Amino acid sequence: RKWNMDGSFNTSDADSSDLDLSKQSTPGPESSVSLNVNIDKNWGDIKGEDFIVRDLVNDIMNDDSDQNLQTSNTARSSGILSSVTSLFGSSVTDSDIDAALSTLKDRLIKKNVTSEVADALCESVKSSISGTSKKAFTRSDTIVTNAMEQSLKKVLTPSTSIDLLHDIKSKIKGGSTKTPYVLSIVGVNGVGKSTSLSKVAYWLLQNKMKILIAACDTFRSGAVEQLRVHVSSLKELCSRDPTHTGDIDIFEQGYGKDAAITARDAVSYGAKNGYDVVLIDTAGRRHNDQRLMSSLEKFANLAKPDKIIMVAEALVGTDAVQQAKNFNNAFGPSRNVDYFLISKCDTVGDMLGTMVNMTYTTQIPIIFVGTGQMYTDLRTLSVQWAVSKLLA
Ligand SMILES: Nc1nc2c(ncn2[C@@H]2O[C@H](COP(=O)(O)OP(=O)(O)OP(=O)(O)O)[C@@H](O)[C@H]2O)c(=O)[nH]1
Ligand SMILES: [Mg+2]
Repeated sequence: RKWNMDGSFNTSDADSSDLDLSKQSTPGPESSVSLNVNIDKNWGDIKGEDFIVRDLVNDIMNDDSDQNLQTSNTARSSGILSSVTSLFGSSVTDSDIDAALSTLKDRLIKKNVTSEVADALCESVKSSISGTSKKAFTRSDTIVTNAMEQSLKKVLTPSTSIDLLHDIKSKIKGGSTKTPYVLSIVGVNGVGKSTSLSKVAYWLLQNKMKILIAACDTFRSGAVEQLRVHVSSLKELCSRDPTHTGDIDIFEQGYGKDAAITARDAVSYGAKNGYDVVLIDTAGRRHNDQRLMSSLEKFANLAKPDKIIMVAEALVGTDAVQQAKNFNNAFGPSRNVDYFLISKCDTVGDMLGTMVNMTYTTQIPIIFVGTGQMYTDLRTLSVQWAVSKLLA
């Protein structure tokens, strides 16, 4: 990516050939991998036969606001929306609602929810409670806040299953001919695709799966070597605890090849050699670069991924929404991005607003969040927790 002097991201639709660094000299693999081979043993729990990643919690998130859930709950019960004072009305009036909503809207915007999305949420809250009768002793602001809580929950709660482990297990257990579960990771340059892919691999290794990493970033110099280092680090981690982990290998065909073909070959190699999951790394591409984006449709047709995960940085603000839309469209009419993985949540404060914008606009659920540079820096998002933070 190119950054302007003012720190903004250059989204001009220039020729992407300047980003093709594969002809330049290849950097040493060590320089492209900064993941720490240390692990955090508290990153997940064993439930039955499954290893489940823990939810994101306050101490991982680099939160600038000094409010926490405690204050949010106290604030709500003591009614910090003091502009609304009516206590005993028989029904909630429009002016009560407007006053409470305007405070909530400001709060959401402070958390990086865009004003369009905040407006839409307020509208839905308004229509859901307008004219409803109010129980005695219930404050209007409480009614409005509760309704907003429900709306946010609805936005953040996936409408489809995000039980990836269950999905993988049902595919690899079912059927007489074993075909691997195929996951591919896409996203713009440098968002953390290869790192996140390695974290997902480490999680699947805890679930004793046999993983094939397909090096399908055949474009950026050093990308294949970077994955090799990840795979050997992950192998090393597994060798420390061989009875409780799976196995991992890399499939690579070097640079310059059509990534869709390498991906297809990796999947058939995975099928022939008894792999449970093929994890496909792809080249970073600018979401407004037509040439690079259009190759994704062929990629999806040849690799036939069971799920496509788009990695987006928590940092990018409103650009993340456009990235999500463009990636979602790039796979053609019959295929979409299935999940978001929001990376670098440890580096920013209020990233939850970005998550609301993305899920509201695309209806694509968040499967994981990345919280650092270790393989164990992967978490799931608790909707209840996220909503409390957003309204704090
Ligand atoms: N702090 C932090 N850094 C991260 C996280 N995820 C990735 N990174 C770092 O982000 C940088 C880029 O990560 P990569 O995985 O190489 O990103 P990529 O999307 O594969 O990059 P390209 O293949 O060049 O498009 C690396 O220095 C990673 O260590 C995260 O959750 N938190
Ligand atoms: Mg990469």
